[in-house]
Amino acid sequence: MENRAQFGSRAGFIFAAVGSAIGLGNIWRFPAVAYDNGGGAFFLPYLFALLTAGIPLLILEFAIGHKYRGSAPLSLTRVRKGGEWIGWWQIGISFVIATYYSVIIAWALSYTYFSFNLNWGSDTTNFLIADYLKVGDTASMGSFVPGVLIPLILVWVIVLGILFAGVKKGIEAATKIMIPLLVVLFLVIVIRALTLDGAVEGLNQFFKPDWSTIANGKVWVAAYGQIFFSLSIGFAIMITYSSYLPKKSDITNSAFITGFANSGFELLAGFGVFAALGFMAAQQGVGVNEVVQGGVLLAFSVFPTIINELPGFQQVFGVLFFVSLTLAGLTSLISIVETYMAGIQEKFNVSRAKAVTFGGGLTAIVSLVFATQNGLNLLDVADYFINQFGVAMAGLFEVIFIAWFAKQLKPLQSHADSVSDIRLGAWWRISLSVITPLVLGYMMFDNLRQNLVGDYGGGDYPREFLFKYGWTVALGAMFFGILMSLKQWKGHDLSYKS
Ligand code: MET
Repeated sequence: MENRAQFGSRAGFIFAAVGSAIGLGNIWRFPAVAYDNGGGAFFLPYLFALLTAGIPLLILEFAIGHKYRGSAPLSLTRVRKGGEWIGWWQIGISFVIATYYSVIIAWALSYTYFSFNLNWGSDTTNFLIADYLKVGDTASMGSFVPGVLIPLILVWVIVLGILFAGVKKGIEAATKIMIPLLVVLFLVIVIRALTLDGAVEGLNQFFKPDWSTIANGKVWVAAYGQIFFSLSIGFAIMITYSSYLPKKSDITNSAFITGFANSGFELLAGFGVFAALGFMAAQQGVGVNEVVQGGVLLAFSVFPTIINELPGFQQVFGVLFFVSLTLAGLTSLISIVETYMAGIQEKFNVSRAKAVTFGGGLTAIVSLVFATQNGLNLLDVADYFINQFGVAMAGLFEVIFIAWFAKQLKPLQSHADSVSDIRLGAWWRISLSVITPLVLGYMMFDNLRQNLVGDYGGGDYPREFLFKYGWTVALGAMFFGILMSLKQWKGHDLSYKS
């Protein structure tokens, strides 16, 4: 029997899994994605994706990790020969995401510091783009931006330090503190936001359903994309974490807790963000639709503006908001880097310390490219392509491999049922073997077609730039998966023993 690291308890595992799921995606992605895709009407595709793909896949990944007790590539090899490359592909995707995700956390750290003096002034967009990020054109990298570089190094020291300490003393101990703290801080922000003038109008705008969008395929792509990214499924994380579960731990119930905690937090963020936007719109005497932003600008330009306009305690709320972003981001970054800490240890038969030094060190070094003047553009393109042609696509391949090639849904269902309170029914198998492959398969096909017909960014980025940092990066992760699977495992038993 292999001596595998373990979480100290099931609660420790749930904290870690929830910590992975709740991340930047919940706070800055969800509210804008929901608003852009039909507001209240978006909840229909969102719930459909959650119940037929999100939670079923989470249960599947928990069952795989728990049963086969290995990193994603090792577990998938044990499921059936030929599955390994999908595991490494997912790890490749995780590596890419880690390189830029860490940089956004670094920005959040800087902005925590800026909050003390409201350094961003009144023109917050200009401050972000010109003063802080010093954005250049796409033609050259420009030079390093020290204001990003320094917090980025700090992020890596924290994350690699936690990973170095191991599963129980590092990951579990850290998330058990960080997640409750995050929830408390975030609740304070949301309650404040809900009591601001104009909050109700913001919420009205958020929930107002626009049913005309519901038949549009793009809305469904957005719902599935959000669920996959937000629940951390399809990129090796949940398989890795569940491989550290004690043998007799409930799987299905844990997946429901994780899924609902994540969506609950997402909804909370939606309330908070739109209440705050309603306040900002009222202050400026404009419609809420004129102030809605997503992603980078929402967190680092709109929020600073809202903070400026608060009737009191501006600095306090600034710190609360950016510390929340930092905490949410850190617990997710830890989980994504752990995927290859596990893979490296097993494939090359090396210690955790070596895996953290080399694998973690390499990620930290590559992440430095996003600390250059071109960082924002690179980040935008890499994030778009790795999400569109990475995360959900690798999830699709995983489901097809398990359900259709390895025909392992029934055995995995028995495994989950043998340790869980909740029994899985036919809905679980039908969701994974029929509904998800059909919907996701069609989406991928249509999405690929649309991206080949029209360029991402509608001409904002030169074609060569998209090719180099978008397509190559996304396909590179897949190529990396195939390449890694050609190499022999050093001293690991590839067969499954119950
Ligand atoms: N689930 C995370 C989020 O919502 C992303 C994956 S882990 C980096 O931000």
